[in-house]
Amino acid sequence: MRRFFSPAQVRHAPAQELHNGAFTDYAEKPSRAQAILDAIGGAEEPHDHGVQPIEAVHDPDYLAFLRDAAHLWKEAGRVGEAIPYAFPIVGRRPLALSRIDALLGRYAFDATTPLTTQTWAAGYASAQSALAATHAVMAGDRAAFALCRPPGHHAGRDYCGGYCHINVAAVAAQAAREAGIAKVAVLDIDYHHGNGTQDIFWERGDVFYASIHADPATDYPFYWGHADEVGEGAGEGTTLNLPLPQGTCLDAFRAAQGAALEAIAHFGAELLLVSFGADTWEGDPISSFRLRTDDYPLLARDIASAGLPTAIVMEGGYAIDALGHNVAAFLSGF
Ligand code: OKP
Ligand code: ZN
Repeated sequence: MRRFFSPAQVRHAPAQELHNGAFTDYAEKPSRAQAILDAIGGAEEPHDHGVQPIEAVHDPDYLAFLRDAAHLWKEAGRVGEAIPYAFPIVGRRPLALSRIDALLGRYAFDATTPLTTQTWAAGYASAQSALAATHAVMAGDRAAFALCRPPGHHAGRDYCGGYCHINVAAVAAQAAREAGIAKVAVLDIDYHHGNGTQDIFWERGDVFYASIHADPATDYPFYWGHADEVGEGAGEGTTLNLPLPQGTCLDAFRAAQGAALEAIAHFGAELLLVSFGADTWEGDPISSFRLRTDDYPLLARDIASAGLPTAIVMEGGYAIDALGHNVAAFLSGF
């Protein structure tokens, strides 16, 4: 299987994040990428498809914000990292905001996502890896892997959050649509709900979004991912949320994934994107499912049985010592 990664993806390296009321090391570390590369035997540099596929998913003012935020923060005299902390709650009228503090809250939905001067470059490169894997499967490969880091599934059309800035799976799905694939499905099996991907395709009947994740009643991102969220308008019925309780083991996870694959087949998808998170592993430091390393090949084989051209994009997974093994185990199932 071809694997894609650009060294520019490690350039986003915040020092800290706000976690459980205290500042801790940023969990989405650049060393995650090296751990995966070591376990999968390296990766190719992706071809550069330019900014257009990113602009096809994200708003131009948001992309300008991603490029400028850390610079504006420094210009405002701040020494620490640009961390959003004041948010315009639902119902605020549109305002022409200029102060960086205000922009951070406007374009982020949480305070766990610091922005650096290198965030844009890393996110751009991560999207290029997702595009390269998608083009490989459109050219006839059965499956391909994009070592995306930073991850993407929490990022919406005009917002960042949850360590995500550019929604790499959405960029890939949209590129597949524009290349003529009529129906695309995203299967999100990260521990967390992919609220950004859901929002981007909420009213779209041509892209199916299915997610298996920890119940938002107990887990981040809290405000999305309930079973009754099914899409709207042309997209009604093309969003499928399968929340599971903390402590979920293989059998329940596999059954949910089977239901998601059945729905994707019924939808008639011609290409599959898998948002894969290894944070479903039993030892993940910020998550509470109980999948084991040996479960991943099995889950991957079930996905492969769907028989669709499949591009796998990396999302979460924070137990760095086990991360490479878990990713390699998953890929071995293909
Ligand atoms: C990103 B991905 C817990 C804060 C939660 C954000 C988690 C983002 C996960 N104290 N931090 O879906 O793996
Ligand atoms: Zn996650």
